[in-house]
Amino acid sequence: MPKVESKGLDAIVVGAGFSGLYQLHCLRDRLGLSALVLEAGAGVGGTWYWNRYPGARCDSESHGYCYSFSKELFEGWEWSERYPAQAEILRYLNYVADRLDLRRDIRLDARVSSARYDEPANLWHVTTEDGATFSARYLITAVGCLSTANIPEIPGLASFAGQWVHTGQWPHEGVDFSGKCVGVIGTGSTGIQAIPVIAQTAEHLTVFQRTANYSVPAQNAPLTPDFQRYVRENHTAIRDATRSTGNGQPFAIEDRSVFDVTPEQRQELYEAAWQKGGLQFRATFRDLLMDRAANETASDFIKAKIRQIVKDPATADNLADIDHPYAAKRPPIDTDYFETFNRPNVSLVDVRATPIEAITPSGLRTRDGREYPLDIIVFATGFDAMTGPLLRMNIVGRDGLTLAGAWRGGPRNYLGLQVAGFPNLFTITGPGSPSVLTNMQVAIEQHVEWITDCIAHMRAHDIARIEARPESMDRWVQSVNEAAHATLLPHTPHSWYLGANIPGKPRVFMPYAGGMVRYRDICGEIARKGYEGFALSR
Ligand code: N01
Repeated sequence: MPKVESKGLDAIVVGAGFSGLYQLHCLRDRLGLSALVLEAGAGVGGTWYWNRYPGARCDSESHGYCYSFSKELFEGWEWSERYPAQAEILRYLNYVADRLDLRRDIRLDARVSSARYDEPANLWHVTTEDGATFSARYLITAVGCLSTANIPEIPGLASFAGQWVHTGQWPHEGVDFSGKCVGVIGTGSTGIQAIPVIAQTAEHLTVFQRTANYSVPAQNAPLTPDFQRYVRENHTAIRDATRSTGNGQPFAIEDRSVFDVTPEQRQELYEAAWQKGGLQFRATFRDLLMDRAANETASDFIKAKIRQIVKDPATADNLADIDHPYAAKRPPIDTDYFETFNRPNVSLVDVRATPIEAITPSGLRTRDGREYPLDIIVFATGFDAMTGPLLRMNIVGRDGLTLAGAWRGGPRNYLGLQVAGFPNLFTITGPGSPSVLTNMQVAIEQHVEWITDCIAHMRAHDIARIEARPESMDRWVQSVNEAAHATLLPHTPHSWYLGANIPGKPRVFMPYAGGMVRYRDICGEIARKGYEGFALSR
C-alpha cells in the first residue's frame, strides 16, 4: 500500500531549480499557503544540479541570470565571472534556498512518477517513485525545459566495455579523461562547451558531428571590482532592463537593419560584436532572425571566422558547412571551441556523411565500416525538450484524460501555462511560453509571479478551480505558430525547438517567439480582465 505522506497541502511544486525555489517562496511566504516541493535530485538546483559536465556554464551574463525580485538577495551575492560556471550557479541556488529558509519544505530524492486529478475532491494526488503519495489543491510543475536526457538508441550501447555518460546526468565524482580515448557525440551548446575542456586532458578526442553549428566566443573573464560594484549598486536598473527587452537580457537588440549600413560598416560591427563576445552578437541588427538575406551576412561572417581559426582545410570545411540560418537553432557561445580542432589530439568525424551505425564493445562504428576505438563516450545529445519532462510524470486530468493523450499531436495549451482538462495545474515555462527563447531567469520570474497572483485571486474570490478553455488554447496555439512563422526559427529541420531531435516526436514549434515584453503584456491583460479565456468555478 502506498504511504500517504501528506493530505493537507495547498500546493505541490515539482522541481527545486530556479522556478521551484521561487514558486515555493511566493506561495508560502507571500500567500501563506502550505506548499511542498518534490525534487528528483539529492540537492536543489535543477539544471545546475544535473549538468556538471566539464565546461558547463551559463550563456546569459551573470548579473542578468539571477533572481531580481529581491534587492537583498541580489545585493547579498557577488558573481565572480561574466558567465558563471555550473558550480558557482549551484552555490548561488543553495545560497537562495538558505537565505529564504526553503529547505524545510523541499523533499529531495522524490521523483514524481504520476499525478492524478480527483474531480470530486478537487485535489491533485501525486505519487513519487518510492510509492509515497501527496495531495494538494494546486499542482505546479517547475521541471525545466531541458531536463529529460536524450540518449539516442544506437545499437550496441549495452555491449560497450568502456564508460559512457550523458552530459545532463554527469557523475558527481567527475570523469577522468587523462590517458583515455574519448568520443563526444553532439555539437550543440553543450558539446561546444565540453569539447575544449575534455581535449585538455584526453589522450585523444574524437568529435562526432552530425550538424555543424555556429558559435561565437563568449569572451568570458573574471568580473572587475568596478563592474561588481556597478551591479551591486544598480539592482533596479538591471532588473528593469531585463524586463524591458524582448529576449529578457540586460542588453537591447540594436534598432537598425543589416541593410541600413554599408558592407564595410557591417563588417566592423560584426567584428566589434565578435570581440565583445556572447549572445550580444545576435543583437547587432534587429532583422537577423527575420530576414534570410540579413541573416546570411552574419552566417557568412561566422563561417569566415571558422575558416580563419581552423588550420586544417578539410576540418574547417566540415565545421563551416552549416546548413541553417544563424541563431535559428539556439546559438552557442564558447571558449576556444574552433581553436580546439587545431590540437593534435582532436579529430572531427562527419556523422551526417557517414552516420553512426553501432556502438561496439571497444568503441564506435560508422556506416563506412570505420571503427573508432574509445574508452569513454560522452553523449552531448541534448534533451527531449519542453514536453519530455512533463510527459514523463504521467499526468492524468479530468475524466481520465492523460497529458500524453491531450498532446498526441504536439503540445497545446493556453499561454504556456494551462491545459484544458487539467484544472489547477500550472506549467512554469511550459511549451507555448517564451522560456528557452529568452533569458530563462526572467521568463521564470514572470510565470511564478503570474501563477502566484492567479492563486491569490482565486482565494480572494472563493474560486476553487481554474482551467484553460479549449477555444483559448486553439487561439493561443495559433498565436504561437504565427509568432514563430514571422521569424526564421521554424526553418531549421533538425531543431529541438521543433522536437525534431527525438524520433517520432510531433514536429511543432514549441516556444512562443513573440518576445518577453509582448508576452508579459498579454498575460497581464488577461489577468486584468478577470482571467479571460480561463474557466473559473467555485
Ligand atoms: O543539445 P542539442 P545540447 N547521432 O540538442 C547531436 C541549453 N544549454 O545539450 O543537430 C549524432 O542542442 C545533435 O545533432 P543534430 C541550450 O538551450 C544551455 O547541446 O540533431 N548526433 C546536436 O549536435 C541548448 O540549446 C547552456 O543533427 C546526435 C547535439 O547532439 C540546449 O540546452 C549550455 C544524435 C545535441 O544538441 C540543448 O543543448 C548548454 C545522434 N543520434 C546547453 N542525437 C547554457 O549555457 C543528437 N545528436 C545555459
